[in-house]
Amino acid sequence: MSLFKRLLNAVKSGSTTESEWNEIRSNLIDSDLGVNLVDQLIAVAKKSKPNDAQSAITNEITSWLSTKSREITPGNAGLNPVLLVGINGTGKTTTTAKIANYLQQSKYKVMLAAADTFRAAAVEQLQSWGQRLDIPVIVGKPNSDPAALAFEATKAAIESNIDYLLIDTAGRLHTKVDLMDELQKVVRVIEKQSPIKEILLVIDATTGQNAIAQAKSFIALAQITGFVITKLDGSAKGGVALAIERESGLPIKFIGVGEAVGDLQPFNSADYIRSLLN
Ligand SMILES: Nc1nc2c(ncn2[C@@H]2O[C@H](COP(=O)(O)OP(=O)(O)O)[C@@H](O)[C@H]2O)c(=O)[nH]1
Ligand SMILES: [Mg+2]
Repeated sequence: MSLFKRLLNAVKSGSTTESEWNEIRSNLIDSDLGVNLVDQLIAVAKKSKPNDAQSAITNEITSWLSTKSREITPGNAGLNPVLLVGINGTGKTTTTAKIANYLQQSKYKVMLAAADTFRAAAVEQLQSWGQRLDIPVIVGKPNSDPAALAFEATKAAIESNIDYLLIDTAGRLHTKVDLMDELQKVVRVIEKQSPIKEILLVIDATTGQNAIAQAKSFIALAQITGFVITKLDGSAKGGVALAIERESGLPIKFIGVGEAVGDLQPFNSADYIRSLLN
């Protein structure tokens, strides 16, 4: 039974003991909701009557979620550059391929850019996705300047009348200052040619509360427009999705639910809350 469902049942039963409440509380904390939100939720639950517990909890959770658009389509006329950022291993390259596939299925013309130029394996990984999906991939020379690559890719995409250029970026540099400089340079060279449509921060759900810290650092570095939460398949850590929206006010646009290219879902907040409580 889901943790949130247990919370709901605790209110409905009307006879939950203090030690049962404590157990529910610690289980919710394990779901990576964060102590503050857990306590808020428990306070709402304890205050509500059995009959309106479901709507009180649903309303509370809903009030935490971003009200910004979760759609990345329709795109603008002309090119829509989309940057994927995040630390290594969160699923940026895989998510780049998944979103490319999603857009291609919606009949958009898509191109990929391998701006993680420092890791040969990362470039090859994106190239192999491009081959499988039959989507062109712009790559640079090994260790070339990511901003130069992003510039070339934007130019190529405009010349080929591409709708969406998805740019896979490097995850980790020696210092935060390097990362900031590089990201801002990439953004600048693209924007000289075309306004950026999205900067998506890719977050691994299994990293728990650390995800919140990652979100804060990247939001300070770049104009993040939304999140992709990956590895939600088989993870009990669903609370992080709620916590990250509550902390940032920014929307989750997609969730990753597996390693295959089809394992991507547009994030539907109402469905998500329903799945937590049912
Ligand atoms: N189970 C699961 N694995 C994922 C998901 N997204 C990515 N991965 C895996 O996570 C690992 C790192 O992904 P990658 O795209 O290379 O991360 P990057 O370093 O951020 O580019 C790979 O083994 C992916 O197959 C997901 O939604 N679910
Ligand atoms: Mg990668």
